Amino acid sequence: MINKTVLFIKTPVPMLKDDRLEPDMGMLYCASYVKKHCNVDVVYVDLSVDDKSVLMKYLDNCSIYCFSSFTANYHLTKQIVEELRKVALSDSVFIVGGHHATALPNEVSNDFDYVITGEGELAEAELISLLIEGKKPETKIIKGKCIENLDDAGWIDYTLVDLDKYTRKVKGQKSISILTSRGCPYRCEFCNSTLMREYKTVRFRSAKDVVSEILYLYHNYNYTSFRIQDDIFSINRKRLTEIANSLEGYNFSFRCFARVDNIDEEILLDFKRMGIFHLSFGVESGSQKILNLMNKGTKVEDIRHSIKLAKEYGMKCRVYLIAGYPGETIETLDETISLIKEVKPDDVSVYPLIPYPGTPLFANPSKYGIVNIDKDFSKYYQIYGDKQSGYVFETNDMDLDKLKFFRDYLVKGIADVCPWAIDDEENR
Ligand code: B12
Ligand code: SF4
Repeated sequence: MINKTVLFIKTPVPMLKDDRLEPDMGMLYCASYVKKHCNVDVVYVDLSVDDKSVLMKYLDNCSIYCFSSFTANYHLTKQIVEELRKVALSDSVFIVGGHHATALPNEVSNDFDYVITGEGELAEAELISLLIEGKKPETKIIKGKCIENLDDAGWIDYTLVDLDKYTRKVKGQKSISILTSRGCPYRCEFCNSTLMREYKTVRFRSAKDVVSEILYLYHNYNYTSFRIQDDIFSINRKRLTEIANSLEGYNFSFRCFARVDNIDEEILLDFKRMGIFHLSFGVESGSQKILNLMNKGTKVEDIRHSIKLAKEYGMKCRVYLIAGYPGETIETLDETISLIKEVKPDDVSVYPLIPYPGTPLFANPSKYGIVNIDKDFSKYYQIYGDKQSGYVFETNDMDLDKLKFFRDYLVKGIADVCPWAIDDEENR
């Protein structure tokens, strides 16, 4: 008989500078939804902050184990599952979802009993309800259904987590992450936000639901600083203004991601009113040729304009750059270096290109001139704790040494202009 405790286990990421930043929101959304809608006990164990031995106390009462999969530490998830299978009850079921499983469901299904691709909440609740009734779904790979109205996703149930164990900071204050929309309308070829690509549109929670959650986190947990994890928070302007209207006067601090062609004075005024003071821009490159190859959809002029304007409005500007996109040369890197010297962001992260599973680059490498992709996914880190990176692909005119050289060249070229984002202890 299937036991009624469902365990959600977060795999640690020891290669990062700090893997205690925050609990895994994707898992927690699923865990909270299952707790609310299925007749089961739910436990979230985060092996970034808890010792593996914690798991032992649940083994006798649990027969459903759930994992999230990320490409770079999938090998560690697999190890934990292998160890658990040896000691878990014999009828135990192992379920996986998340980015890596969505990108490579067939491969991952060798290691798990069920794979849920895409958005997890609805499919996982259905699967668990079936399992506890003693039934079995027909297929191992289950396509996640999308929650049309995101207000129905519910909020994360933070009684599942000990928030004191986490270290994320915004403006030097202990902060918590929130998610107000899902998906992105753009299609940058390197981007691994592929998960939501299978759903038609970007979906937004209502301003009312977002504001209520922020005030709940303020009143019940004392949070005054927040990191908004949306791909592009300001894309729905009407909603942004509604949120800013409701939050003006609270003196909260927010960070969010922004797109260089989605910044203007009205947006910046709304940002300021609600307390957004820190913007992370995916600039990627200062070469129009490379931006076009990436299908980024932005212009170098947008980068100049938006960072200048954002700085005038007192925003701290963080910039993410990619080195070694197929087609990169010393000349295109020099263009990026001179742009960064001109716009002087507050800090920067420089990643080599990594063709993550799920991206067009991984699916169709020859289209991009990629002749070799290293499938050892444990190297798929854009940045390790020591600021080094993984180098995992080659083109006809760029081998691994040259890719590394390109990344180092860019890092050196901008070193005297702005510091590393990873060193900002106030905004982690
Ligand atoms: C916050 C964040 C982080 C945080 C915290 C990550 C965490 N969750 O613990 C930190 C800073 C630690 C981090 C680190 C890294 N990250 Co990160 N991160 C994000 C970000 C911005 C938001 C994640 C999030 O909360 N999303 C919101 C939730 C609701 O969505 P979700 O996680 O996808 O969950 C849904 C489904 O996936 C599914 N699901 C998820 N888990 C499960 C489990 C089960 C059982 C089921 C059924 C379903 C399910 O259901 C969920 C709800 O619908 C995403 C970008 C993005 N748009 O998602 C990148 C992203 C996840 N990160 C990415 C990368 C590359 C990294 C790093 C490798 C970067 C580096 N340093 O080199 C590291 C290492 C990650 C690792 N585990 O190995 C990639 C993922 C690549 C991949 N295929 O694994 C993303 C997509 C960014 C991108 N566009 O490339 N990251
Ligand atoms: S890089 Fe940013 S803008 Fe491009 S597809 Fe990904 S989330 Fe969207």
